[in-house]
Amino acid sequence: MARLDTIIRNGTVVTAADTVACDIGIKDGVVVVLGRDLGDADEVIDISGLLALPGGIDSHVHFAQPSGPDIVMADGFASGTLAAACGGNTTVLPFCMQQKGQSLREALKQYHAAADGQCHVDVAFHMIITDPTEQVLGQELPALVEDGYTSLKIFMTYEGMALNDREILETLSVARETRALVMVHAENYDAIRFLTDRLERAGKTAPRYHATSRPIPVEREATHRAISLAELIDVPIVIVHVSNGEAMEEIRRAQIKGLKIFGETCPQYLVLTEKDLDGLNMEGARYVCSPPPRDAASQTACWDGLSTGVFSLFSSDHCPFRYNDTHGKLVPKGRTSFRWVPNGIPGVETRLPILFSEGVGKGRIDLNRFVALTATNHAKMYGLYPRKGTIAIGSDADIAIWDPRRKVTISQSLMHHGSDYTPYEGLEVTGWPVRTIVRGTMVAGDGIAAGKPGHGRYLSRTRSLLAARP
Ligand code: DUC
Ligand code: ZN
Ligand code: ZN
Repeated sequence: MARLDTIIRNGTVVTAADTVACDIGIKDGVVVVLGRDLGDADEVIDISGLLALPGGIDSHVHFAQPSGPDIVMADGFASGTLAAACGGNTTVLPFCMQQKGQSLREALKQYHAAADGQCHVDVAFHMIITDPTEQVLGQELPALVEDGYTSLKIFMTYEGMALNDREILETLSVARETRALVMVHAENYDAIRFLTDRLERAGKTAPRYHATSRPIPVEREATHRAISLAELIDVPIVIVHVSNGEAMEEIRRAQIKGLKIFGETCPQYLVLTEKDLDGLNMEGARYVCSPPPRDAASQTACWDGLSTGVFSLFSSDHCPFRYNDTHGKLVPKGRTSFRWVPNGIPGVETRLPILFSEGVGKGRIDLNRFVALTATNHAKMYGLYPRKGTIAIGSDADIAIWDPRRKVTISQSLMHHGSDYTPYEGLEVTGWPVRTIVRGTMVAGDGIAAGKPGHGRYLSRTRSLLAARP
């Protein structure tokens, strides 16, 4: 065997299936051998007492996405992927959003130009379809799926983005024909508009009313409808950012029926609640995201969804804005109503430590499920497996080294994202990613950038393995 580039020695290797004490041999960015006594290498990394996990794959992040007049997203691809790397991730899947009237190719050109040469970790794009014309659905989308853009998101809410039921059905039909995977933002647009108008008329405009304007039935109804429409077309879908037990039960029921309906939840639904939106003045704007964080019972239900397998994905939904910024959470119009506060919170750097500490550390999930929920299932769901998402011979050497005993208090001072706050300030966690390796190269170590932007590559993807039909 040719001399190895790197050996990672004396650690415990954890995958979605196994926990094994063995060494990892890396050549040309790929894992080439797993075992003991691997000989010598150009670089030997001793990780006694530490864990080697597949690098996290965060399949739901937003970078450099236009977010409305005068609003600027706080992360581009350089800071967003650096934050991802420091948080133990080796691949991220941001969205490429079609503007109304824009061709999908044109949108992709812009996002590729923004990402090119900037990324610290590997990157692939989901499309967001906001304008499902005949040309887009009939010509553009099928060609893009063939080119490796094999997933797309649709919205059931938001001005200028929500698709009506007919448009959803047309989009799902094309997904069925092309074997693309559709991610659905499930909230009822008309119900939110009705409740928002009513709250504003009553003078209830503070950030806390964001949660009041989109209560659980708004999400549950849309989840049920999305599942029903997918059942009509006979096509798999992913319900993203599920926040509560009622929506989760809709997914569970569909799964028991044998439908290929997948679910994703996020850190904000495990450790935040609606009460966090209560801050004085505009403080609550820091936590405005959709769906909103709920209550303790919803948190328990989301844990149940993670531990029983109703949810196969745990993502951050990193959608960062600065707080103390008139182009962010404190946009002047936002003071007149929660309606105008940009939706989204940062989380790409904290997703993994929160699930590790609150989930594995507190005995709610085991380490193998942690790996499945944060890496392996994302790779299988979105067409990156087995190149990504596991530690196996032939897979890319995308590895996060974890110190399972390290205690950290999450704080903005530790973060690398472009936002000026973390919604998880003060949360104490045990377990931290201390080194992140992408294709054999260290990109972050002890919270410091170790690589250069540009090491991260664009990934073309195959169809989903999990959503494949027989
Ligand atoms: N949906 C997302 O997926 N992210 C942020 C905002 C939203 O509505
Ligand atoms: Zn969404
Ligand atoms: Zn999102």
